[in-house]
Amino acid sequence: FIIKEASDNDLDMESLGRDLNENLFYYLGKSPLVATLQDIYHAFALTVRKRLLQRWINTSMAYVKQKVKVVCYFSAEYLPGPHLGNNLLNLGIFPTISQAFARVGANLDYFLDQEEEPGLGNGGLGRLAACYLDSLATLEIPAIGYGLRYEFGIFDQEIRDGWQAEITDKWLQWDNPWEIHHPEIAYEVKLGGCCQTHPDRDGRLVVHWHPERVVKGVAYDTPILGYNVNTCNVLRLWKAEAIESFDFQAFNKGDYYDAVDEKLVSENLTKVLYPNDEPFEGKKLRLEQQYFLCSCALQDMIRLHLHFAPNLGDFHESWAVQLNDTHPAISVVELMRLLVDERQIPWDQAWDTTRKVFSYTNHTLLPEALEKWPLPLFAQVLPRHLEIIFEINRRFLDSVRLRYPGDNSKAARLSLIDESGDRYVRMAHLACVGSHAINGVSALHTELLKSSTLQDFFELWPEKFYNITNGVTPRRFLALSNPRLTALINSKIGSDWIKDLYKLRQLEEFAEDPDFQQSWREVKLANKRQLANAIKARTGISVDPQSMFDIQVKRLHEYKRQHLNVLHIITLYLRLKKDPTLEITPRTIIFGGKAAPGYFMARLIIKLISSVAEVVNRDPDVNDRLKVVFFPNFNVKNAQKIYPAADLSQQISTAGKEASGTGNMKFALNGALTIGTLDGANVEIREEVGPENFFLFGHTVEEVQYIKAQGYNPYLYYQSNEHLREVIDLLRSGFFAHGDRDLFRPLVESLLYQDDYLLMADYQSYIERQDEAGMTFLDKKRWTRMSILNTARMGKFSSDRAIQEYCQHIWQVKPTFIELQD
Ligand code: DL6
Repeated sequence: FIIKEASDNDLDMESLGRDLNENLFYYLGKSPLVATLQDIYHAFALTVRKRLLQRWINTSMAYVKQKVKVVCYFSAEYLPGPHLGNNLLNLGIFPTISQAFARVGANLDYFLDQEEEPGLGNGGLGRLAACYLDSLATLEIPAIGYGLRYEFGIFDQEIRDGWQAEITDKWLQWDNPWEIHHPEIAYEVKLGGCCQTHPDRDGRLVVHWHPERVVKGVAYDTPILGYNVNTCNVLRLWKAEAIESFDFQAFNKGDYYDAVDEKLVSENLTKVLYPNDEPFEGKKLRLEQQYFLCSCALQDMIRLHLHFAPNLGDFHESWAVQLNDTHPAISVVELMRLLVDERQIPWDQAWDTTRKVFSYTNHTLLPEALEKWPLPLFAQVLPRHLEIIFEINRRFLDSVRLRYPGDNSKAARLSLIDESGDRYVRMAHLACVGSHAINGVSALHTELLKSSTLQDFFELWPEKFYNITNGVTPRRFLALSNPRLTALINSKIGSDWIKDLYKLRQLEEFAEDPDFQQSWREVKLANKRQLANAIKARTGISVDPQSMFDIQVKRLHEYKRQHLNVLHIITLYLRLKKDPTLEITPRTIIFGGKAAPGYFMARLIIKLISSVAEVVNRDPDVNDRLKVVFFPNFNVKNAQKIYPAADLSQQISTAGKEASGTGNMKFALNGALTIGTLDGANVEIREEVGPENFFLFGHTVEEVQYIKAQGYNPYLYYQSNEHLREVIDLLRSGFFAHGDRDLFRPLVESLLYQDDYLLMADYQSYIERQDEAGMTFLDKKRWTRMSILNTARMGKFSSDRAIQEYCQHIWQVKPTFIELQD
């Protein structure tokens, strides 16, 4: 049979237009006369998908023919953002399509806006996974992203009376034109039950797992095209289904309700994403989700492998699996089970294969985020896996005892089982033991991993540790989301930077060029106008695009210190109230981000921001120079409008708490200056852009540790700092809460008497640096120069650089060139 392959002319306007009309007519059953925006978006998305599928088939055939090694990225979360615009960009047809739409009086943006983005993640970790898929394809690396197809992704956020309200995310309500449902690619996943050991025919003992229930995982594939290449990889997401359709057995026995119930219980597994970012929530369903992802993915890899190889002997030469944090760490045990129990491969050989296949990225140092499962729960869900973990642990601890004779506390600290109180399975330890490489996500984070969280593992296996600083894709986060800046940059240095971000360095020579500076400012102003319109439409608040746009968008968390930002706002407010004629740099301070629904303090901080905004924005003494906005529902789509419009990027976490951050990179890439602490990747951003182009404040990690060791007393800062005292007193007086002194009491008390994240200790230096940023903003030439240099020096923070490091140091994979065949 003949496979229609991609050809050069599949991107011409005539063929695109013909396909669009055909899809509208034959797929959606609509004539152009009655088609809605959504219909046209849908028909157009299918038209583009067809081009992707042709490239994908080419790509997968080349991988098979050339027997390449494939990277599998295992991640419980992906935040790819809307696909259509990005695919047009990567196909190289964005400008022509945009012009073609304009010629018929239509605005492409309206159609792009129809797309519901897949919110299959919480924040940084899921967005990083999506950036990495983009870079893998762009660098022509054979790769599959494996994940879960949550029916409801991260909730949509609305702000009601200043509080966050969660609305279910119905991203699939209009159907998803990007995915291909593959009912024929399906695997059974066992859960619960018990295990028994029987001798086989040869007298060898074999384990039988008798599960309590079995769920089916069905594949849904989304093509992921690289930029300006023919490589098209796949994101394969698993949906849980009942193993037999409910009208079979029970239904025939007349047991209709039980049958339907079984279907519902099975489908529950991938119903919803857990919306908590870093604090770990030990829910049974979450463990089942993690295992379901890993089992489906590994069974899929084994099936693919055996399609082309006689056995699994060389499995590790064909596959490299990256564990995106510990959420998929159970796959270490699942691969052992599949090899040892199901394929009778001897333990040592299976273990050797397993360790060569896996590598593990840690994304957090927060103790409360480290996953550990209570043993009874684990035994209930995965009885066989617990037995395998005990065996892995027995062998591992034997080797530890040989290495550290008599040091029982060392063995207890390294053990896969925490036995200090109630017993838990430590997933980070499992990931470390089962992987050949372990990496942190910024230089500082990796050093802290080595010296604290994973110190014992670092002492045991220093050669396994790497740092791979995160990166972001310049395609989505500059070329696509900031077309004005892209056009300006291209006019000076061409567009090669889109694939080699270090090339942005060439902009340095224009940093002081008055014409270029003027154009740079015009671009920023136009982007700010666009955001101002979006703010007006979403919140009703009018903001001045000439004011400094000072932005903090990220998940709400005490360690990220959005409330320190609020203390600065109240400081400015008090200054203006005391002297209404005071000349300050006009500022619009913008927040965005979701709080985990069960995280009381984070929700209260949102209420605080809204309450302060309400007072400030309606106070005529100040509102010509100060505005505060909470932009609801921060997601990838909104982010693409926000980053290009920022003057100042707030990266103000307590030193030692933010593993890397990637928003910090997206802002600076778009020419925002950073006010930040020496935390996560801020340290490296400051090194790259130059300390003179970065507003640094706050205590260092060492100072934080020292202050805490001395017995930190936040109240002393309140007592000794008059301005801070006034701010806190105004807050506790009920001024921002219609006189209610109780509303923000939990926040005030936590600041005065506990302050785990050292806001009080960092307040003064934060205010000073904010003042300096404000003054600098008034010096337009200086600010513009700093802004240009920030963009010019962001080369290191491309996800392409990060992926190249993974390929070279961890995965040992090489690019495969994909030809476009006629
Ligand atoms: O590595 C991606 C991203 C970092 O940039 C953030 O600093 C970090 O907070 C985030 N970590 C998580 C933790 N989730 N878990 N486990 O999202 O990862």
